[in-house]
Amino acid sequence: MGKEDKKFTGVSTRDKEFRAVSDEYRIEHEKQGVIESLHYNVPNLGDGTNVKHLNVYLPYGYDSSDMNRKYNVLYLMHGGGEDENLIFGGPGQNRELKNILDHMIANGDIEPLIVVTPTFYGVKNNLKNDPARSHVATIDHPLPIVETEYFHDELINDLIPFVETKYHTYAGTGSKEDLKTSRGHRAFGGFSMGAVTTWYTYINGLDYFKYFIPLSGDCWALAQKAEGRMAKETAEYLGKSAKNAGYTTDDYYLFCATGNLDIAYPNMKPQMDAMKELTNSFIYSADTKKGNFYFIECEGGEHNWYWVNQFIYNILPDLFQNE
Ligand code: FER
Repeated sequence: MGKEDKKFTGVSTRDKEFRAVSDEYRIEHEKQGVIESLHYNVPNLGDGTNVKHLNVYLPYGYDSSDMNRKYNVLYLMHGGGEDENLIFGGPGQNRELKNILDHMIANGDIEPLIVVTPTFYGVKNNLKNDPARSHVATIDHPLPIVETEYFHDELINDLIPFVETKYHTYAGTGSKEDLKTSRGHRAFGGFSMGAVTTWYTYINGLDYFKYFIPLSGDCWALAQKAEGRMAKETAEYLGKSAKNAGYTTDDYYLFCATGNLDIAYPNMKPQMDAMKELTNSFIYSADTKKGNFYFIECEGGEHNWYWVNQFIYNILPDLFQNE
């Protein structure tokens, strides 16, 4: 196929349908993946190092001696006040999302993948002296605003090369060049402040990720806690971020979700509506062959992981499809 043969023809604007996770998927499967707990070092502002912890889900059948097999990687970020253990606990634990993943893989709903759960806390940043932030309307707030905004730097420079050269992934040597080449095998998603992190990762990390999953949180790049006031400007900023980085609509995917009872809904909904209007950057469709963006508006959904795990369940089969 030539470059003129656009994938996105005959666009279908249908919504992504929400399907509830069955009770069976919430209990332990006999074919279980494993959780590994790792740490890595990152520089801190005091010229020292911070030790950062994370958990890694390796799917059932992962074999460290099998050099021929490679796995896609999903990074999942927790919300404000949570940590790297929130999603998977640690080795030997079978929390809800792990059971769901084990079932989905065993039943062939998705290909086996690696899931990494880091934390944005402890990130290196220097908010006051960063000229790159002069356009942002800042507020004084106890939320981990700075952490979410700066995490992409540590993610790209430290975390991805560390994790993806340790396991069998598409990252090759872990060099910037190899990470760019393998961007189609990498996704980033998160809940609440983790969604805020996801939008920043999209803005700053499109070269390294093709799939983004912001769950129950809007983009704070132009104004923190914007509450929908800057929806149109934010949509345009997000569109320009991709264009300026040289990407067209079939080079990136945004799979978004929240519930209509979620506290983030009034913030996220206007941004989603504004993005839908911006059809030269965001083509709305539940069909990943026809569009690069959808928004699950889940009836009854609230701001917690009971709903988030179900959003992830619904979105997982759409990842890494166009490789
Ligand atoms: C939102 C994004 C993040 C939002 C809330 C958050 C209310 C985070 C809240 C918290 O961690 O307390 O759009 O809407």
